Amino acid sequence: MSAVRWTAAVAAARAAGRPVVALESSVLAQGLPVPANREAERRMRDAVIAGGAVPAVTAVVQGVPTLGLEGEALERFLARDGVAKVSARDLPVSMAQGRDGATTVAAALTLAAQGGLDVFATGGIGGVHRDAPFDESADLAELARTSVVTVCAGAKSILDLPATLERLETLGVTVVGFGTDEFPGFFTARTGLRVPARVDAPEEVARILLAARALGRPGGVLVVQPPPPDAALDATLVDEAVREALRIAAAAGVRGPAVTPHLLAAVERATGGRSLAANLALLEANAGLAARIAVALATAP
Ligand code: PSU
Ligand code: MN
Repeated sequence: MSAVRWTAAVAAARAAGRPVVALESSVLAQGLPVPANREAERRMRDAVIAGGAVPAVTAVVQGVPTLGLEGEALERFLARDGVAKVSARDLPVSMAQGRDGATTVAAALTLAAQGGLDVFATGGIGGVHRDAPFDESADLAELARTSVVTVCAGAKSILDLPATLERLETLGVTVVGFGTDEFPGFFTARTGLRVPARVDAPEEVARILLAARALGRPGGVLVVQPPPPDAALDATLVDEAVREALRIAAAAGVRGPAVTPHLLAAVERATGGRSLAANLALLEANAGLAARIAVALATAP
């Protein structure tokens, strides 16, 4: 028996063979500030529905791995009331201790796969952090061993993007640009880093996942798309904001899982909130594309 619990809406969708898109909850409970996190949840959910699929926010709810965070539990996550950031390694502990846990990309992928879901959307994946001490997100290892399509706007600009792409290559993660030849920079459309392949239609992504499965490969497909043009930020602005954020984090001695939320908050302050608007817009766009891919998979020959 699966350890995962589905909400009624997600269970009904699965039973009817309708496409479902998994979403993460760490972006809601740690990544975005209150009340923008509520807007993010609503816009992602609406975008998935508009794209023809059913949304399932992943989370550990009082120890139960859940697909479809809603109601009172969702309110606790949005209020960040005693909700821990949970990566893949932390899942068994939150379960055994009966706690609330907001899932990172790594943990969300684990729950999505466990629930038989094929497609997952997020803002940006974790990756290799800049400078010492060594810090590489567990998202990369999980992308390499979970047969799920992940849609994102690249890795966060706070990271070392060339190193992150190199690690994805080493780990054997299939990376495709959706409508782009470049690895996007999350807030920015362009980084000058090329992706190994480009696709322009959801059906192509579906065929790539099915090909990976036909080979028995354990990993999924990482689909990167640039942020919507009207929301994208200027690269110089982002660069300066990130450098400032890194200085603050180093001075404050921030380490481990606290690094990512700390840097995201500092970038938001340094860009006067413009990074927040971009973040919401790209989360919505990624959720919409994920829905179209899930629909393509549900109808794939
Ligand atoms: N990107 C964002 N906001 C976020 C995250 C990424 O714009 O909140 C979260 C995701 O949940 C991602 C996690 O999986 O940060 C990575 O954290 P770490 O670097 O500690 O693995
Ligand atoms: Mn880390």
